[in-house]
Amino acid sequence: MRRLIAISNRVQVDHEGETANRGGLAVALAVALRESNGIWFGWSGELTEEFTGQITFRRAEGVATATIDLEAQDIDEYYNGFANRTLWPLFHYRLDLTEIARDYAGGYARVNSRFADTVGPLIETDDLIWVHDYHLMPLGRLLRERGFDNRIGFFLHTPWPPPSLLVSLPDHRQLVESLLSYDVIGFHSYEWRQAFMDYVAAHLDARLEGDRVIFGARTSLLLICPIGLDTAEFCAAEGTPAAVEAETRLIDSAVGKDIIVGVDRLDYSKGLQERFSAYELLLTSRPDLCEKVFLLQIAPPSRGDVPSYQQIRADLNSLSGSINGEFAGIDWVPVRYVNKGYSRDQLFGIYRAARVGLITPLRDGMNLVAKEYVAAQDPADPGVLVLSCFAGAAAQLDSAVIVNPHSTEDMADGIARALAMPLSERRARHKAMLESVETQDVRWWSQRFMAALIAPDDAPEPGRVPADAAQK
Ligand code: GDG
Repeated sequence: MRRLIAISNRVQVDHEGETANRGGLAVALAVALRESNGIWFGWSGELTEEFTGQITFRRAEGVATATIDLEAQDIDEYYNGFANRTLWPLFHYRLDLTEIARDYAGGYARVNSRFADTVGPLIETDDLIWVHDYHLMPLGRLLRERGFDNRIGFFLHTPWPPPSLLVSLPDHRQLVESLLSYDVIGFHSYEWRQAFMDYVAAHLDARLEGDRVIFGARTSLLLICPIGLDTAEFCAAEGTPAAVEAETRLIDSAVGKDIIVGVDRLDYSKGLQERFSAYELLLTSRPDLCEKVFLLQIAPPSRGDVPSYQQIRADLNSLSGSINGEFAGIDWVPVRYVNKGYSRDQLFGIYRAARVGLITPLRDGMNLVAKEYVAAQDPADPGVLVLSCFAGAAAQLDSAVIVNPHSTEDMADGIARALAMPLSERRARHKAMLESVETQDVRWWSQRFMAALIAPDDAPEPGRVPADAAQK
């Protein structure tokens, strides 16, 4: 089996007490690496006075990691700057929050070169290289410039924005052209891939042939490859003391009320303000539901150095406070808003206790929480997933109650419908979604991507991607 070198911005593996904030990528990559005996390369999350390129090798939970430390200026310009203030908002359709600065672009180029220079000596001729996410788009081109002829793939975990938004980025053409150094470019959904193709057709001197882009001497395969859960591992939480305790405590504290749950990094793309407003509208328009339900919103803080994230935190504090101030009684608090993380076992119990999973991002590449909610339900008496039509997950989980996260009325109706849904309908919807979560899991995802990377000519044509994965 050929060795995999996975490269992502951050390398995050489980160390006792550090798991609460692990992102979806960390969960997914660990599985792919363990199975291929690969190396995971990236930033340690640590700062160094002066960049040395020194690599720290470790092994945790069967995953070999190789990490480098970055300088404060790198973090400011590359991570907090170009990645989180420029690309993240732009790729989530938030031009209003997109900050353009030459320093950020310079830091992005510098750190990508530092990645290429330091990972280079680890790469052997036969290695497969898999680069992840928007932080590292130019890395493939930089490796090619350094003479690496390996098969190199790239996977985008976020949406790809429409061309009309992307052109707001200075040097957009150069950025997209650099992606065409990869042999395979993976997207979660048909929609994100189509937006990429639209850009190529409108702005590049490249040829589109089916699902390939031919640019100079290179051909890149554009692969739809929706990420899945490590479903078996996640479901192994069932019956564990932590899961049972979390479920029991939550149900006991609910004293017969229906629980609506949301779990999201504190991020404006997740539509939390809009969700709270929809819940407020539900309580206003359906007074009969007051004291019969509550919303548990778990939102561990993220990217706290970026002002727009400080703003959303302040907004949500005020919104949850005002809903509770308006509606709460001596023995009922309508919103339990929690800014901390829980272990994965506890999350399983929390999802399972909830009658409704409310996942309403404004834009989301995929959204693994939606899949986790489905996986954690009791098939005999499942809860109902209320899901944004703008999450990549909606293409696969189309038996959810699909709502428009920009319409508080639509979301409020969706929650009410979910709360009233009869058992037979809940079971039928859950069964269809569970099948997708179980069959298109993280192994399916990584095997599909790796197979395309090894032999792109055997990659399934779009029509042969399972219909639920390909169409939105
Ligand atoms: C990006 C894309 C795409 C959350 N709170 C806790 C906790 N989490 C875990 C969830 C889930 C993960 O974090 C979040 O994954 P998402 O997919 O929902 O979102 P992003 O972090 O934005 O991830 C996204 C993903 O990459 C993968 O491609 O789906 O669209 O934006 O697994 O459970 N985990 C623990 N405690 C928490 O309190 N342990």
